[in-house]
Amino acid sequence: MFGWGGHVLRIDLSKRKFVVQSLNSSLAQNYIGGRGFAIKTLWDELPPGADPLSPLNKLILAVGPLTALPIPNSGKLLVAAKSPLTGGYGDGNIGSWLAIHMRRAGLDMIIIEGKAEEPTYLYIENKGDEFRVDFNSAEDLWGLDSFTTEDRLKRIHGSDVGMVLIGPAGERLVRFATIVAQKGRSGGRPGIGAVMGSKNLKAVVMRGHGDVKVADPALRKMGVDAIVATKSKPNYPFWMRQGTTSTVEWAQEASVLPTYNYTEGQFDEYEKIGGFAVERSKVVTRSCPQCVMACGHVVKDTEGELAELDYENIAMLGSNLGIGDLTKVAYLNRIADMMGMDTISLGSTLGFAMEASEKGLLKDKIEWGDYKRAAEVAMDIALQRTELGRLLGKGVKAASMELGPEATEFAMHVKGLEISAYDCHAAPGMALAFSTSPIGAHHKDAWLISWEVQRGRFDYTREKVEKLVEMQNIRGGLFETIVTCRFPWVEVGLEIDWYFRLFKAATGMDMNMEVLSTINNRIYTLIRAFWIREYGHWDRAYDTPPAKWFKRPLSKGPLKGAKLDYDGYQKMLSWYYELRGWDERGIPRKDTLRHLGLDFVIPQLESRVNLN
Ligand code: PTT
Repeated sequence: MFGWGGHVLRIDLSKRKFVVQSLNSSLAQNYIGGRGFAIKTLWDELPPGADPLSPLNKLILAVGPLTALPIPNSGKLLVAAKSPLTGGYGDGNIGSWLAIHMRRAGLDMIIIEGKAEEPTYLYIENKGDEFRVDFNSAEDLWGLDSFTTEDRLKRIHGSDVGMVLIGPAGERLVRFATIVAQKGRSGGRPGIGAVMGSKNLKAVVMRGHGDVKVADPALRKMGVDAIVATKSKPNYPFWMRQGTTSTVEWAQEASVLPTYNYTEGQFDEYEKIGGFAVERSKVVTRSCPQCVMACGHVVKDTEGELAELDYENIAMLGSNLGIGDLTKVAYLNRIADMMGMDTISLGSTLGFAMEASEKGLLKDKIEWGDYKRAAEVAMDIALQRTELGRLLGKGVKAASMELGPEATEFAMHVKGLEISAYDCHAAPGMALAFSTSPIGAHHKDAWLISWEVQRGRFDYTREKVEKLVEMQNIRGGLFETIVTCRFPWVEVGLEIDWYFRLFKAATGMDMNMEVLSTINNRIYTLIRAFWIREYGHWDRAYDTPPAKWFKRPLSKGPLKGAKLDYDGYQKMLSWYYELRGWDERGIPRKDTLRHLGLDFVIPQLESRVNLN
C-alpha cells in the first residue's frame, strides 16, 4: 500500500505498554486518514457514554497520505478525542514537526489510552519497523508553561525532534485547553488538551527515521510545481504581508467582526488591530513545518515579549472584548499560548463574562476593554484559582447554565463549542455552517461567509445550503483526511485539482469530487451517529445558532436592525438534512447508513433513537 505508512502505534499509559499494529487497508480506502481514522477508531473502540476526562477516552494523533510530502504546507497533524467541552466528537488540525516524524517512521496514527499514574511524557523512536516508546517522568515539567516545556524537552532530546504538549490549562482540565506545538501552534479547540491532561500526559516527543513511500516518483516534481503555482498566485505577496489578519478590515466592512460578545458586527477601533497595524508591528513570521504561506504574524506585546497573531485571535481577544490595542491583544494571546488554551473559546468566555458582569449576573467585576482584568481572569481560568476561574473554565455553555436562563441567551456557542470570529446577525448561511460543523461552532469545515456576503446575505436559499455542503466536502472531507493545510487552496486559490493529482501520485488511488463527496458523507454521517450515541438522543436545537442572533438586532452600523429569521433558518436546516440523507430531526436515515457502508452503527443507534 503506497501513500500510507501502514502502522498504528497503540500506547497504554496505565500499563506502560505499547503495540505496533498494521493499518487496515479498507480503513485507508474508505476513510483516507486524519479525521476519518479518528472517528472510525472512536466509534469502534470508545465505550458509549464514556466520560471524556476518564482513562476510557482515547487520544488520537493521525496524519494522512499527503502529510509531510514535499508539497505545499504539509506539516499538519490531526488531534482528536471525545470532547470534554461538548460531549461529542472533537478534533483540531495542528502544525507540528511530530507529523513529519510520524510519517518518517511509517506511522499513520498513534492511539493513546488509559492514564499514567504519575505525570509522564512519551519519547518515541523507530529503527525500521522496530519501535521504542519510553514512558518518562514529567514531574519536573508539570506546571510549566508550554514555551518552557518545549525548551526543556529540546535540551533533553535535541532540537530536531517533533513534539506536542500541554500547558497548565490542560493539566487543570480547562475544558477548552488545547495541544500546543512550536510555541504558538495550538490545536484541538474542543478541549483535546484537557484530555491529554486527564491522562497525566504532558508531552509526546518523537524522532522518526525512514522515508515516505509513494506510488509515483513523479510526485516530487509535481509537488515542486504545486509550490511554484502557489507562490505565483496574484494574492500571494499580499498574503505574505498580512496573512489572515487582513480579515479584520474585511470583517469590519462586511459588519461581521464580533464586537462586545457578538452584540455588534463593527468595532470603532478596528484599524488599531487590523491587518495593516499587524504589518507595521510585525517582528517576524512563523509557520508550521513545510509551509510556504506562513500565517503566524509575531508582534511585541505590552511586556515586550513576542506573541503570534491570526485573525481569529485578534477578533476574539480584541473587538469581541472591546480592546482596540494590538499590544494588549498580543498579551492576552501569549497568555493563551503559554497556558495552552484556545484563543477563540477564551475570547468568547471573557466576552460572556463581561456581558454577565454588565448585567449584574456575576458578583465579580470585569469590564469591556479592561485588558488587565481580562488577563487576570485568563490566568485564573488557566490555573483554576478562584470560583470565577473554575466557572469560566467549563466554557460558556456550562457557565451560562450555572448562571441561569438570562445568561443562556447570550452564551455564544453551538453544541458547547464557542463560535469562531464571525458575527452572523446578517449571515444565515454562515450561521448554518457553524451549526452543522461536526465539532461544534468552528469555521474550518465551511467558511461560507465571504461567498454569502457577495451573493446575498439576507437570502435563505437552497443554493446556499448546497454551497455549504460542497465546502464541507472539500474542507472537511479532503483537508482533514489528507491532513495538509487548506490555505494554499482557500487563501491564494491553488486549484483543487492539484490535490487530486497529488493524491493519485501518492497512493495510486483516484480522487475526484464525486469520490470525495461519498467519503465525506460517510465521515460526517459517522460523526453525527457518534454525537447521537453519546448524547442518547438528538434534536434540531443542537444544530441551531445562539438566541442572540435571532432576538437582539444589530444596534448600529450599516446593517442596523439586522437579525436572523428563525423560520428561514429552519427551512435551510431542513434542506441541509435532506442533502445529507438525514431525517427531519437530524438523524441519519437507515438507507443513508447502508448506502455509505455504515450498517454497523444501526444497532447502537436503534437502541437510542427510532431510525427512519
Ligand atoms: C484552529 C483555531 C484557529 S483557526 C485559530 S487562528 W485561524 C486560533 N489560533 C490559536 C492560537 O494561535 N493560539 C491559541 N492559544 N489558540 C488558538 N486557537 C485558534 O485555533 C492554524 C492555521 C489556521 S490559523 C487556520 S485558520 C487554518 N486551519 C486549518 C484547519 O483547520 N485544517 C487544515 N487542514 N488546515 C488548516 N490550516 C490553517 O491552520 P484547530 P495551527 Mg489549529 C497562536 O488547530 O484546533 O483546528 O484550531 O492549528 O497549527 O495553529 O494552525 O485564522
